[in-house]
Amino acid sequence: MSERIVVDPITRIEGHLRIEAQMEGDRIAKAYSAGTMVRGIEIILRGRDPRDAWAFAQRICGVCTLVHGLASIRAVENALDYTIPPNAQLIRNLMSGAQYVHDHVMHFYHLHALDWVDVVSALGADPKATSELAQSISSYPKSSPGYFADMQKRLKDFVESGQLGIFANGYWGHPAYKLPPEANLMAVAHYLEALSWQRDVAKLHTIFGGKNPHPNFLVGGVASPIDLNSDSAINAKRLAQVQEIINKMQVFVDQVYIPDLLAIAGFYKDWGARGEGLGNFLTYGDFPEKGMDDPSSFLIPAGAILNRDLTNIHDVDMNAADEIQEYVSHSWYDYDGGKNGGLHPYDGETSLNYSGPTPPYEQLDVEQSYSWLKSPRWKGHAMEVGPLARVLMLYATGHEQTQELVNMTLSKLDVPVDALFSTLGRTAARGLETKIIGDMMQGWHDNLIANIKAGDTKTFNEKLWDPSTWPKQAKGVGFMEAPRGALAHWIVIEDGIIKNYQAVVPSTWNAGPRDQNGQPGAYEAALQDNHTLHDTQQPIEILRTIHSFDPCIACAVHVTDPDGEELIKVKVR
Ligand code: NFE
Ligand code: MG
Repeated sequence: MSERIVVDPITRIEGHLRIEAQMEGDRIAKAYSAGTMVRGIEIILRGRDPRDAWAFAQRICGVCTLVHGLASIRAVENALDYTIPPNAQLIRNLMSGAQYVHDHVMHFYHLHALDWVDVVSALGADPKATSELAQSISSYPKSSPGYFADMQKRLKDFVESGQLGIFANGYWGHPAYKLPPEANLMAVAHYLEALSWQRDVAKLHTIFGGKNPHPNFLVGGVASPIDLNSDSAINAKRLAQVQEIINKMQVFVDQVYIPDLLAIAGFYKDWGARGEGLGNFLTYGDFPEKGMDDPSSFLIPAGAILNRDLTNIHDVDMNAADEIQEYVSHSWYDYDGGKNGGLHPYDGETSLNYSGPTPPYEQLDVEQSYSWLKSPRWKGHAMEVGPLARVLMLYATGHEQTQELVNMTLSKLDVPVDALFSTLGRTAARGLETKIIGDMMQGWHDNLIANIKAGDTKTFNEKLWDPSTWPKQAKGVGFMEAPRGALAHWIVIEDGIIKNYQAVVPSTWNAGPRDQNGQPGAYEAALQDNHTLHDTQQPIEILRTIHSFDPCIACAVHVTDPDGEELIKVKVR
């Protein structure tokens, strides 16, 4: 009889994700991805002032802590045809860019590295040889034998105290770990290093948005006035701090993250031949030079790639009723019209009046409903979103730095172009885009300073702030590229309040269940792509591919309760 492997929760993610893999011998034949929490933010938003929506929507997630705020204010601005000052655009780019660099470094070291790095093996490393290894791949100054000996001692103290904490329950010693002890020690040292680094670079959000996580946003601009003569506004001192943070980000990305990524990837080239799955990729585009209404000024272009065909980029229309749709055929939701058929988000429904069987269960009922996630589709196609989609889009559209970085990576690893379409390619793409966006931040900061020097300190457009100036009915879409992929919020406004609000989130695109035609979502397809398990009791192979997407199920379902209990009843006015 074929065996069903259950990984629940699949750890080191945000939120609760369950993976079930139907085995044929040691090979994964079919995989199923289930979000096991219930959602509700979209319901909470109905009836509210659209200008307040960002503060609620931002609480969808505690990891990508600003992106839902930004998508939300962009949705309102799109609905009201509200333009924002150039400085606000630059500050938003800087804040979003900082989220990328912060989030991707943390994902690599704290959420993904231990799928490839054996912490216990690091205890047996020679600090002197580790130092030689580190110095052979990077000029990062913290690389002496003494530094690595200290880091190894910190690790030993952890282990000897019996409080392995975050390192408990790993599959240490699993034969799938391929790094020599010295490479393991180098990576573990940088794991610890990244913990304090991230605390410092998160301050960029506090400078422009007052706090982190969940910095403040504002429909019509940004919540950060510029006044060089004020202590409580953006002034010369704050701008100098931003510059220091950008420097600190670039040093870590150039001298630690990218060299580690390439060094580790070199031991895992076989992962360049599995874990792609769909071969369809979607971006909405982001980082405007001018405005969101001028896609030609985006750093990351919008588009769809089907069947790996990089020569044919399809246009994506986020307002077209028949392009982006969400299905609930295999979700624990019903639509008013039943389970068949998709709804565009302007007409989207989020209702907890589902009538079919729900958890608990021993195994997912994969023939029926098995997830609190919906299944988003573009023109009926399941699509992968995220770093790999973006890097492919930049590569295909001729972005020079991306082409150089991709070609450098392929040649350093000595792998064919096809290796991009894989678990390894996805993890590498995340590193490369961190470098691209970290570098762009310098230009945005320079432009902001140049504007201020030229006398432009405006960060907010008050023109449409009064709702009596709004049309009786309006609708709009706010989109962005969040660290995990294409994110959009759709809003319908009537008489100054929110009539409908729908978020379609990167992890919903990637982690969603099968649709009515039985097409799997991106995680499911990726696991069905050439995976064998060495040991079904320790399915590290499943972790590697799923974590390569950087799952966030809090985002994907938009609110949580691990026990399936109702958390709170919210009365909508
Ligand atoms: Ni909760 Fe998120 C990002 C969004 S999820 S992390 O990036 O939106 O897919
Ligand atoms: Mg939604």
